[in-house]
Amino acid sequence: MSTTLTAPPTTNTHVTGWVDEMARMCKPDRIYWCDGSETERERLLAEAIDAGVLMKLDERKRPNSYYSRSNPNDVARTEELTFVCTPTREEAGPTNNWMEPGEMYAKLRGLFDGSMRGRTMYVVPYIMGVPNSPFSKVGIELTDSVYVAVNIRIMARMGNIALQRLGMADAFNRGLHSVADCDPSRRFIVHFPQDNTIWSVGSGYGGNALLNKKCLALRMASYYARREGWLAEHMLLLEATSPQGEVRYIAAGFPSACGKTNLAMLVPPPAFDGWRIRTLGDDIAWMRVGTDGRLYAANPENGFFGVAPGTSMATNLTAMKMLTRDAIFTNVALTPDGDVWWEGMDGPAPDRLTDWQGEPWTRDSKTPAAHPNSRFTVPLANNPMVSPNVNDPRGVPISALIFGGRRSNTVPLALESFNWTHGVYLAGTMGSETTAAKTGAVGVLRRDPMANIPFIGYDAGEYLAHWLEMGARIPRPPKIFLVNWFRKGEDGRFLWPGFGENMRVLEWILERCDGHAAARETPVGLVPRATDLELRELPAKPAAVDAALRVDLDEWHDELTLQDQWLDFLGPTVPRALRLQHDLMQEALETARKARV
Ligand code: GTP
Ligand code: SPV
Ligand code: MN
Repeated sequence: MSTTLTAPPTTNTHVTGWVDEMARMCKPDRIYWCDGSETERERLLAEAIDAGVLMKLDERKRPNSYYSRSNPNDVARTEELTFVCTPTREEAGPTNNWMEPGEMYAKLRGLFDGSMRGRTMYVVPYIMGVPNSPFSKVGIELTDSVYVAVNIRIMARMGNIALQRLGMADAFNRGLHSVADCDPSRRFIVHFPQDNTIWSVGSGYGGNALLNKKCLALRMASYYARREGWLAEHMLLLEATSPQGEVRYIAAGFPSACGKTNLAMLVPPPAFDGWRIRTLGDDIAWMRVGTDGRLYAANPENGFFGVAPGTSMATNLTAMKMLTRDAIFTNVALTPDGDVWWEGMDGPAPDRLTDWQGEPWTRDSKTPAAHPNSRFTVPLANNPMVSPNVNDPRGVPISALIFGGRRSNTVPLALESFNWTHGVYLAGTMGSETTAAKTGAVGVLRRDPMANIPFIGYDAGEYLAHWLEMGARIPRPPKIFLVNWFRKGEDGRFLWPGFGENMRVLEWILERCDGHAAARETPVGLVPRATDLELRELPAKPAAVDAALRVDLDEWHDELTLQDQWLDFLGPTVPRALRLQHDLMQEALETARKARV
């Protein structure tokens, strides 16, 4: 029998009965119900330090901040071990791993049986979304990881607030998580949408273990969103205020480690004096049609779980400011004086460091000091540029949807779609080179519809159909754009300086939404000429800008072939409108190629 350390703060028998049942299976020594209080925060942090899971950073250098090192085999999302167990394989579609739910439950029961022996089971209730919003969702995660408990406390509204919101209802996500023996051969991240249940075993890494985030707020939410007529997307949300005081909102989807956190916190360059970008979210957007016929978006999270390497005063000043306190750093490097460091931070690397695996590191070391997917966890409220509308339960009205990937070639700096269907085609067939945010090879081009491929909780062809249907349901739809900050020149270097300079592209996009800025029509979409962009004081050569803006008809010929193969792979559920859209673009492109000679 497990000892219950704190009495259940609820009489909801759906909750207590389920916790009892899971505890009988996992057999923890102790059960602890998280209430979300300040006292508890201290207690959990102390427990984590005692257990060697967290280390306190120097209080003067980095107040109220902690350091964590993971098992070296557990540093990123493991998509090959992630399953969507719908009743039929067809429902999960060709982009998800699938197993028959009964068979998967049986297999996982074997792994969870006794997995929490000698450990505490933390009961972590949370709300995704603003507590007073009708659209927010309650979940409870049972976990044997105190790291998970303290991270969810930052990333979501955690504790009694969630149980109060739930009341006596049964409508909560049932998350069960055990690090168990952290063995990749016994690691599974499994979704059972028909049961509102997620079971995850064998990993303590963010996206695998904080079940509120990618598992609930994207995979499960997308499954429900399709039925209920809304969208759950892997997107940042930002607020742009022009020098004239006009406020507009943008949602942007880039694959993991491809620039969402950075764009959401953009600091405009001096040439854009008077512009202000404020953050609403950096990873997840839930979007619905509002009563005024516009698309409204809200961020269901309450914190940031961001990529550390590359973050500096020069690239992301806002992030550096928000990380000066109250943060948890995972798998970065440690300085001798109890602070953190990572590749790309301002200034030269310190002489000596302890690397992410706990080994001594010097500037001559051949391996990075921080893991490329090392991360920070920090409360949303720490962001000095957070939008005042971040807690509006209705969300904010979106003017533009932007999608982008990491493409060393082909995709121009910016591309506006001709219409909604064309935008869904461009985003739905988009490709991006893989990053360290998931296990496996880095730099491999893969198709990533809406930057959401790892997080679509059902058949991807149906997902594209849902996007088309949403367009038909939005009387005043946002315009859809593609961007690419990552195109490279022949020397292998990025053509576009990126980061704050991306403001130049945002301004063009907003002006296109107003019908002001000009663009050039190409067979694949509307592209800015260099003269259509504000390029004053841009730290780049005109030739590099021209190369970044180029639509190369031969590259696009190959691209359209790859896109066609992708639609073939998705299979018969791909909407016919997208196949026709492909053919239309291809015909236009071939006409242009013939006219060229
Ligand atoms: P997830 O949290 O994994 O979903 O990623 P994200 O999309 O929020 O990515 P993030 O903004 O953290 O960027 C990941 C990496 O891309 C960092 O190393 C950044 O420094 C780099 N990056 C971001 N924006 C730009 C840009 O405009 N240009 C270039 N060259 N690199 C960028
Ligand atoms: C991503 O991989 O897209 C992330 C990090 O945002 S995680 O939450 O771990 O999935
Ligand atoms: Mn992400």
